[in-house]
Amino acid sequence: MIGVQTLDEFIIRRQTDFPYATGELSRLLRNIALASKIVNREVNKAGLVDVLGTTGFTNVQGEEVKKLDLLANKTFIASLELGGQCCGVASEENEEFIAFEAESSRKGGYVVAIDPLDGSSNIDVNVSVGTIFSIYRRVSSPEGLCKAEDFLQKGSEQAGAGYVIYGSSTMLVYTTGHGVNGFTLDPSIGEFCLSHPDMTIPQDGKTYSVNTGNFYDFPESVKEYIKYCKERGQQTNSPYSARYIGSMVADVHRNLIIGGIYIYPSLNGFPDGKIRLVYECNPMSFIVEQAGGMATDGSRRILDIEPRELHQRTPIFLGSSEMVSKAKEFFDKGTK
Ligand code: P6P
Repeated sequence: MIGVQTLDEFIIRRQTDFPYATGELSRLLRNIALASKIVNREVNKAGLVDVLGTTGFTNVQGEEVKKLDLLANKTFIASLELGGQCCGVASEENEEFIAFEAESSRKGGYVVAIDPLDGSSNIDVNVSVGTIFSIYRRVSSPEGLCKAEDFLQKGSEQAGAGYVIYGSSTMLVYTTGHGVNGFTLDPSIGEFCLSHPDMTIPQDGKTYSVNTGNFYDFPESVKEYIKYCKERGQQTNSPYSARYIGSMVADVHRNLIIGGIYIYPSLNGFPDGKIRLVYECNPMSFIVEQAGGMATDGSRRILDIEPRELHQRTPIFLGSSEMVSKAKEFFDKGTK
């Protein structure tokens, strides 16, 4: 296929842009891409084989674990351990992080935090789901196993981040701090091919993504912002649209392409909201900032938050900079 640039070729080409790159991060990214192809195969045939439905277990989040959640979790962990560049994984599905002990991986220079299958409640109804991953250089001594401190670095320290969306087509979107690039899986050749080079999010947008079913549990400032979004059609000739899929990867991917804001705020009884900092908010915020957007917890930059523990949650306002800034105005007004 003339003119097609595969993910492998892209990674290798970009690596030569950084003469001191050891190639470890490149190989780690390729391991993640391989695992996502395996997960994609299972997600795509979910309706046909016995991988739908739940396992009967609940995870550390208290959420019921779907069969595909477990399959995805095992696939990514196995691929990362085999690769050797990653010395440990923190997953939404595991209460504690996993420190690899095999001689071939325990000295790896990176750790990965991952939500192996985000939005999995949508699987049984055939709505897009995704994988979200965050990559850090380890800070612990390579003489020992990886430690919690490797995973509890600020989001601004990420070496890389990305997501895979298993939708009408399967795409892998990632950044290593030098812009954002999107690759679409061509099943006929089994390769991710560059389809969205140098992705940038529109500075402004007309789409807001929030679960308004929680409206009466939102802080007053969020209620006021949502009313502002609803009234746009009355006050201007550019009304906003509400689009909420219930799958963060799908909502953020759409907003990354056409502009928009994704909000999961604090709720009555849930002061930190629902979305996890380490393996959802940080990687998505790194991507959106690299694409020219913004990500806050209402006021603070997400990537500046010092993680305290692996599964901690944070409110998140993520997307087009004009929209996130406007929401921040309401937040700042509400906290005066
Ligand atoms: P709610 C999926 O469980 C998820 O983590 C995100 O992908 C999604 O945006 C959000 O939670 C949906 O949560 O409470 O609106 O159903």
